[in-house]
Formats: sequence, C-alpha cells, structure tokens
Amino acid sequence: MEITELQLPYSAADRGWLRYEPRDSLQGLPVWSRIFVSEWSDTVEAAVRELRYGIREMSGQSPDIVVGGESLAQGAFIRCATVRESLPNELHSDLPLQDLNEEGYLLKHVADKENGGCLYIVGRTDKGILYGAFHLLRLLQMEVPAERIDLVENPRNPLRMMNHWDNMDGSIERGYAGRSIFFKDQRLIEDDGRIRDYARLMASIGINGISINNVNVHEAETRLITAEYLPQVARVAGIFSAHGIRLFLSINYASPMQLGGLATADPLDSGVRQWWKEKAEEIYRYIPDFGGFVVKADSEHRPGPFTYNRTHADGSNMLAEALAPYGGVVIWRCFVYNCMQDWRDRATDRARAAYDHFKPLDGQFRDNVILQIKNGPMDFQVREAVSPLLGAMPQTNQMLEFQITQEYTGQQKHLCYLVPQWKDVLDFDTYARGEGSTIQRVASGELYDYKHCGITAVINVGDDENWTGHTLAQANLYGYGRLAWNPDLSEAEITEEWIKQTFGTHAAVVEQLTTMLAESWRIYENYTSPLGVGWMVNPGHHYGPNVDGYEYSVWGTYHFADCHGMGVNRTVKDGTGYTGQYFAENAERYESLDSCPDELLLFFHHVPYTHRLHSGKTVIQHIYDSHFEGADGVEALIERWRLLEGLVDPKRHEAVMGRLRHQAEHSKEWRDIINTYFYRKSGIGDELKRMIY
Ligand code: GCV
Repeated sequence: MEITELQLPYSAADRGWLRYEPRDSLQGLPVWSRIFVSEWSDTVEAAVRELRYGIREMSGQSPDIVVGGESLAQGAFIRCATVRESLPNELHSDLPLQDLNEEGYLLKHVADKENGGCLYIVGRTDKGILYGAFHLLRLLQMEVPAERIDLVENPRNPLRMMNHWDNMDGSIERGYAGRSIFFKDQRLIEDDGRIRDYARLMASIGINGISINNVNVHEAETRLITAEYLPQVARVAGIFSAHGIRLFLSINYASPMQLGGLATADPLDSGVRQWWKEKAEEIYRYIPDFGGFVVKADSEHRPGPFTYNRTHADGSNMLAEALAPYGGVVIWRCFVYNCMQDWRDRATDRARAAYDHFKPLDGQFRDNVILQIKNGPMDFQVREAVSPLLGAMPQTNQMLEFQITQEYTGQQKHLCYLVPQWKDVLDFDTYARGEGSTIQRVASGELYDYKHCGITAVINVGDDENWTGHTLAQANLYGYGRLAWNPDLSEAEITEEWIKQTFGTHAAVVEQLTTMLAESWRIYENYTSPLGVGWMVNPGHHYGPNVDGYEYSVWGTYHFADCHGMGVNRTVKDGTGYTGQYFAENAERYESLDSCPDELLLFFHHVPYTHRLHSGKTVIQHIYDSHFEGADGVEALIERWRLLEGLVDPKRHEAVMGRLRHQAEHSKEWRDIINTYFYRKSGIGDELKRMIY
C-alpha cells in the first residue's frame, strides 16, 4: 500500500515536545531502513507516519513503509505488529504478551546478525502500536540507545481525559492561550491542521478521551448534539479516533426543553427519557465511537434534576440508560455547592458540599455513570486539602479532575509547574481501605474495582502559536498526560522527558530548567495566599491579589481575617465539621493543631497571628517571610533562564523571559499587598524590619 507523503506537522504551530530535532546519536548511523506493518488501520497509519517523520527529522534518513510484506529486510528495521501475528521467540521468552491490555504495548530491540538491530512495537490492538511508536520516538529524542530498549507498558488509568472549556464563539472559559482550536463564530473550524497536530500531541501522552466544549453549556453549544452540528463534530471525532481518542460532549441538562420543545427535563418523565434515547441513537449514527456526555448539573446556575426534586442519581442514570446500548458513559461532575451563600452565615461550608451531596447516594448510580471529582473540595487553589469524597464511595465509579489551565495559579503568565501538586494528590492516602488507599488507586479503579474510572483535567491550550501561552506551561500539559498514563512516574522522570524532547539534551538546559520547574509551584504559593487559605484574588477573572475580593461575597470562599487571627475553622469540635468527612486517620490529623500540616493550617483552623507553626515561626512572620522569599524566588528563576541564552532558540528564550519579567513585577505586587494587609490587620511588625507599607 502506498502511504501519502508525510504532511507533518499539519499546522504551523509550535511542535511542543514532538520537535524531533536532529540527534547526534542518530546522525550518520545506518538507522532503520524499513518499517513493516501487516494489519492496516487509520491508527496504524498515524503511528507509522509519525515514526517515519520523526526518524527522518532526527536522523536525516527516511525509512520506507512496507505493508503486508515479509520482514526479511536487508538492514535494520522496525516492525509494528499486534499480538495476533506470529512473532519471533525472543518476544515471548521473558515477557507474557498476553499481559498487554487493549492499549498496552511491548517495545523491544532484538539483535539480528544479518540485519543489525531490529525494533519491535507490539500492541494488543493498533492503539498499543500507536502508543508504542510515540514511546519509541520519545526515547530516541532523549538519546536512549536503541539496543537498550526492552519494555512493556500498560496504562494504569482506563480513562485519561482532557476537558475543554471552549465556547462556540471561540472564547475559552479560563483560557489563557488564545482562542479555541475547535470553534469560531458559532461553528466548528474547518481547517483541520491544528486539530490534527493537537491529536498527535495528545496521543503521544496517551490521552484517550477529550470533551471539546465547556461544561457551562450555553445556547449555541446546546445545539452541538443536533443534526446541524453533528456532521462537523463527527469530522473532529474521526481525527481523534485515528489517534486512539474518543470524543465527548458537554451537554445541557435542559436540552429536551431547549431542543425538543418538551415542557420538562424531569429525569423520571417518560417523554424526557425517550427524547434522550432517540438523541443518543442519533449521535451514534454520526459518531460510532462517541465517548459520552460530560455534565455540570445543579452547579453554578446550570439546570439539573433538583428542579424536579430528583437526585443526581436520577439525573445521571436517565442519561446513562440512553447511552448504555452504545457503550457510552455519563461523566457527572460533583462540583455542586451553594453559590449564593450569605457571608454572614458561618455554619455553611462550601468545602463540605460535594461529600454532603453525593456520599449518601453511593450505590444508586448505573455502572456507566462516573462521578467526576475535583482534586480539592474548593476549586483548584494553589494549595488545598484533597477532596474527602475521593475514595468515599465504594459502589460508585469515580474519576479525578485536575486543572491544567492555570486559573488560580498564574494564568500562564506566571510559571507554576503543577506536576508536584498533582503527585501530592495522587499519593495522598485516603485510608479508605486501610493504609495504602491512595488517590491514584481510587482513580485507577484498583481500590474498588470500578467499571469506569480514571483521570481528567481542564486543559490549558488555545490557538496561540505555542499552544499554552507560556511556553513552559507545555510542561504541565505533558506532565498531566504522563501521570494519567502512569501515576507512579516521578516528577524528576517526567521533567527530564519533557525538557529533553522540548529543549534538547544539553546538560545545562536540563539542569537549569529542572530546577526552575521544580521550584516554581512553591515560589508561586509563597507570594500568593498563605498556608492553604486560598482565594485572595480579584473576583471574576481571578488574576492578581485582592485579599478581601471574595470575603463578603456569595461564593463561600472566606479567610475570616480580623485583628486577632485568620483561617477557616473546619473542625468537628467547634467548626464546620468538615474534618469529619475524612477517614479516621486523616480526620484526626487535620482536626488537631498539633498534627495539622503547616501548609494547610488556615484551610482547617482559625488561629491567632501569633500561633506558632511546626516550622517554629509565627503565622504572621511566616506570611512576611514567605512573601519576600516568593518574590525573590522569581528573580532567581530569571537568573537561571538567563544562563540559557544561546542554548535555547532566541524566539522561545525571549518569549519566556518576557513572561518571567512580568511575573517578577506581579509577584512584588502580590507580596506587598498581602504583607501590608496583614500588617495593618494584626499591627505586628516584621522581625526583620523589611519594607511593608
Ligand atoms: C466552567 C470554577 C471556574 C468556572 C468553572 C467552574 C467549574 O468556578 O471559575 O469558570 O466553570 O469552576 O468547574 O465548573
């Protein structure tokens, strides 16, 4: 079969980590002259196309693609196969091919006297071949010698998703990298180039599900599930499908009324149920591998089953019933709370809401409903406790939600590498079934044997040339995907992979960038809101400091600072009782001032400014010190980046430097506003007598 000449990359966008710059280790060597495949599919084509392109870019030599032929080549070759094919004994000897799951693969170098080294990429399905091809290219970009390649991989999480918050007018809710890559002027964008490159990037990190529209489904997006738009959506789904990705849509719970003219959206109404069944049938006619619905219901003014005195189980089960015949799932978000709270009401605690709403419903959901739960009980703050709902529902599928887009963490103008934060969450022990009941085991389904589960994240890409606004924010995108594939990967491993692929293998680049990324989350935390209390941002857009911005608002996000102290008392003893939602070990740890970790102190307790932390500092002195350290930390980031001038191409170097300079200025604004606010509230001076206004 003839394969069309390579058209990669499909768009003029930054290549991200799929750069494939020439590699010394591959120059001048006889590389693989042929790539053999037997079974052909769109996904195999995506894999071999990428392989040929990547190898050609890195080595200067372009392998031929041979379909269906015998792999009796002269010279080294790569063979892509599924386990159904007959394979050399070496591949069976020490590794059980039957252990590969639907997306798993084996990657192995087999020495061959006649032909030189041959590389086998063996998947159970073509998806495994695709992931294996990207893995091989990653190793080559990192200059790992081919003869050392010998590995087997299965993804740990069945669902590894991205959620877009894109609107059809092209805007992106909480987007900081330009406009939508999918939508413009209430239509889907017709030029597919960008979407194809996006699908390649996503496949390269193992993403297998993407919802393309905002969970806040407005009028135009409600119609995405109609014949007017489904053909366009199906086009995108086809591109995704070739890359192992199923497309999902966020839906409007009130669709039967808005689209179908029904008088109700009551989930127990037979007309409503029938309407959704017919809708599902219609969607699958256009998109046979459609993933399912993502639903934000009864949350922040979105419609939902509460209107009809029905529960979240009633609401989600009705949709799940409609999707079940086609293998679709309903991903039901648990971000449900009272967003019209009275700030004078000290008893209501937003952090409690998800658990209070959903825990009592455990066991009432269909097996194709998944509850999607944000990592923290509030809303993607730089630091907050882990949601106690995760792991608390043994009989209900759960999935973890992260936020890659930096809504509260510097909006991609500030450098804030979130992989360390996500590692903390994934490794958090819920004690749900005794020690070792970590969040990663909840999400992966190992703890409770869920039918559907995994990890999702609100993505940080837009149509900016570099995808993510801040070039270094690409590391968050990459890191999330790698953790979703394997939550046991260390921060160091992920960081090294990303840097070497994106900026090359020069030792100084790797060293400086590793440190910059590793320190950036702590630096950001230091100059923003202290000790886990969160918020303190400008209302609405959430950028920049405003200590009382949300203090007297309806959103349930308070710090309760007065002249004596600050923090939210969430104890069982005399607070909101939130600590009681955790399993005993964590409940006790957070309840007591003696054992509550410093970084979450103000999340769980209201204390005087003179309260002494485990670090030995008082709360007020910690606020001053951390804010000075944070702003100084940004200067140090600039110094490190400066060392890379000449080692990183000027375009990217200047762009990043520009963002770091802005961050430096802005961090001083944060520092001075926070320090001044608490100095004026507390009347307690800085022991080191630094400038506070
Ligand atoms: C899509 C936060 C954000 C909203 C977002 C919401 C959610 O409140 O500020 O923009 O809405 O979370 O996760 O649904």
